[in-house]
Amino acid sequence: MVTELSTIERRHVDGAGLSDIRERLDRGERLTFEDGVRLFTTHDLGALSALANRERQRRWGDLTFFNRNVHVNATNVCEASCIFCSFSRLKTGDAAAYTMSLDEAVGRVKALRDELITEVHIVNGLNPDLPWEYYLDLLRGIRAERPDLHIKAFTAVEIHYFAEKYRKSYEQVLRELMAAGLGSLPGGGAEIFHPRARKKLCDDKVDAEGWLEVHRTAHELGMRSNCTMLFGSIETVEERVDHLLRLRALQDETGGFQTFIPLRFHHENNKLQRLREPTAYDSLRTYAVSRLLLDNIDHIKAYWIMLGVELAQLSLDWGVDDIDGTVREERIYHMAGARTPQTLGRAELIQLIRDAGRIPVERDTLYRIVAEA
Ligand code: V47
Repeated sequence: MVTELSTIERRHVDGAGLSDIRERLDRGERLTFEDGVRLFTTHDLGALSALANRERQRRWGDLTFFNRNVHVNATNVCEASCIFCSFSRLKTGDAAAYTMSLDEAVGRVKALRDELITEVHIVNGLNPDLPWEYYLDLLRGIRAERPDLHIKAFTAVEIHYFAEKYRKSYEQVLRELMAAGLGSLPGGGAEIFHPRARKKLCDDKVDAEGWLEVHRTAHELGMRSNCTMLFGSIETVEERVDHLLRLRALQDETGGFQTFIPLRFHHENNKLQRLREPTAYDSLRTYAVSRLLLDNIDHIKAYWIMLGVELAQLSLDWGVDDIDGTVREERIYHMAGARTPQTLGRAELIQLIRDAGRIPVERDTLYRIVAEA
């Protein structure tokens, strides 16, 4: 396994004016806010790939993770009015608003009775019309149907909403959900933490401190979780770096994050339609900088549904070691203009990873190895 830069790569990095950052990485030193800004503004993608790939190789060599999962979005009715969202509808009864009955939502999992999946991923809108029992029964129903599945469900935004709406503490909400079958939290809803951008993007949902406090509480209760950043809409480079460093600081405290997932802004059917979407160039740069700044988070995930299959494959050279899973049915990104398929089979994920010269490893949600393919 190669974990040192070649002479050519070193010259490349130094030619990009990044020799001091390379030397600090060589010594195992932590990068600073200013380093993050410089990395986000370099135009030398090759230098970023050399540095980020070295960090990836040090951790995982060529191993590249994926899982077999299914997504369920039980309702898109949502009180929040995030301007980048194409999935939500404000009220029950609005055009294209939907709420699945419990039978219907559990039925999505039931239908896969004979499939070798290991995870169900559930994210919903903030629906004012549902009782607390709906969420508990949803978890219980899935657990009764498939006790072998790991249930990764409800973003920190949803947990905060449950706490306010049903008058419980974060701890109470999480304990009750865990007793009903919750296994871990997905990383959504983080968007951009900085108050300037957050106010524009999603003024009426939980703030950065609340999002981080939900994850802190989950980690203290022994749960693992993921974290994300919505990049390429109206945020500045400084706000991206600020976001990454806030995640790094919480990870120093708790160690509970497993994976960081940069989420590329999609502009169809939402209020930010006038904005250009981030380029492939910016996406690769964001993966690389994330790998370099988040020195205490094990995995960087390229969610292929959101990024596109080809770019997800390329990202494996820019610090990424995970491409998410089979997914099966996706709404959030397809309603925002994603052109990716709804699902990729296990064999296709394996081929995609092999074609990039890497070694596919099927994992479960907690990164235990299911099979080396
Ligand atoms: O919270 C919504 C983002 C997230 C748009 O934890 C958008 O393993 C870009 O968090 N353009 C949901 N982004 C997806 C998510 C996720 C996905 C896969 C794996 C995991 C995990 C988490 O998608 C939302 C929001 O941040 N989002 N709309 C949009 N137009």
